[in-house]
Amino acid sequence: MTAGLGRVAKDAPVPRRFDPVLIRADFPILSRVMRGKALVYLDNAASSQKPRQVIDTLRRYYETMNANVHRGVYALSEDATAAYEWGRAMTAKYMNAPSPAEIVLVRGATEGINLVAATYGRGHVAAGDEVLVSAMEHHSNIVPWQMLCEERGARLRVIPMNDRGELILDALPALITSRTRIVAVTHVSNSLGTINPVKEIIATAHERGVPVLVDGAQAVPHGPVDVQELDCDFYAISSHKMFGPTGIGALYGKRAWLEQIPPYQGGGEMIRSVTFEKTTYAPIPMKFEAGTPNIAGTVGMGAAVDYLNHLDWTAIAAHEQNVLRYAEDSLRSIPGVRLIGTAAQKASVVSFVMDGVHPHDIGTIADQEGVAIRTGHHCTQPVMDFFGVPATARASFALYNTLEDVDRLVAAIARVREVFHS
Ligand code: 7TS
Repeated sequence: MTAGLGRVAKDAPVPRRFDPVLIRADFPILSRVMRGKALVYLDNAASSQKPRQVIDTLRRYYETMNANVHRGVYALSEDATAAYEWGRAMTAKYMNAPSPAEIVLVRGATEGINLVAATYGRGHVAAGDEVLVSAMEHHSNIVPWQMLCEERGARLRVIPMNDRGELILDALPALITSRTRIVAVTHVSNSLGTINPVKEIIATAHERGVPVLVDGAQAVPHGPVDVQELDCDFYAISSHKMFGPTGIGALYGKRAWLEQIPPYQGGGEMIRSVTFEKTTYAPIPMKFEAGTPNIAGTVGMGAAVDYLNHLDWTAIAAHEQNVLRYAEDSLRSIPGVRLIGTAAQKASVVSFVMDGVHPHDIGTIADQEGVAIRTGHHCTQPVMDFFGVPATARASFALYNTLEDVDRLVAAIARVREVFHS
């Protein structure tokens, strides 16, 4: 840890030279042997692995700083509070939020979206109003809005996509009506890999006075984001997908929104004063953080973004695109394999189906070869319906995956063919 818990370095750090072999050495789990073979982990869109820097920080936190935050007058609690607020500040920096006060610590992207639906949504969405999502949302950016719409008698509308899995932006202006109260769209699709032009979507919505929530769960593992440049109103992320611990994430919200919308949950930490007659609330972000928070998780998330802040993202982007294209080309060349999601702009996800083989069987055989991939609907059932498949097999890559990992995947898929087509 170069910045050190409790202090955020002001200047951008000098990046480490990117070398996937050295990066892999940071992730102890990648040296595991599974089913008698070196593990190839290709389920990063579900959850990423953790570098030693994060694991060591969690250990250091528990060994030297553990106490409740924002309460104690004693030094240990001050240390814990400083470490916790360091985690928030590091996360703010990774997203280029104007201030840490605009980062609400939540369980993950799911809770961040639910928070906005429950607070902004209840305050602004009435009968006859509309909420606009896209055709490629994860269930966590559909269901909270659907629940809100059902409660309010509002209508959920959908930005359509084409056969490559790209949003049809020509349809957008007509879909944003005088009744649209919010647009909620994913930055990167978890089942198709599509990178959406969220900046353009945000600009179009703002021209019509409509705020935008971006689900950034699949974007932030592939590099820092700039919420100010995007000009989004809300941006939700999960730490566990970006090399940090599970059970923690962040919701960025523009200060004006966070100050305006009501609290999410009631309890300790989120109040200024309580009487039986009336409670007044703490300033942001504490207003949204009832109860003892996930202190260690926040510190671990800070360590993850500190780790990421030291990497050379230009080199990583080139490497990740190289791995993605190699995987797509290799899988495409296997007879009977069809890729689902062929957008021009893609992040590290390859979804595919195979003639005559259920995706679960692909996953099971790949596992026997030591290759961990995901199979199923990936919590995007409307995407599966659109492409007319019940499920896909999905390989999702992170910065530590290599061309050799792709070769192992392709060999495993060749094995699937042998089993089913011999
Ligand atoms: N949004 C997107 C785009 C996601 O991919 C996911 C999880 C979530 C939200 C929810 O994140 P959580 O951390 O709150 O659970 N995606 C996946 C996946 O692709 N496979 O397992 C979980």
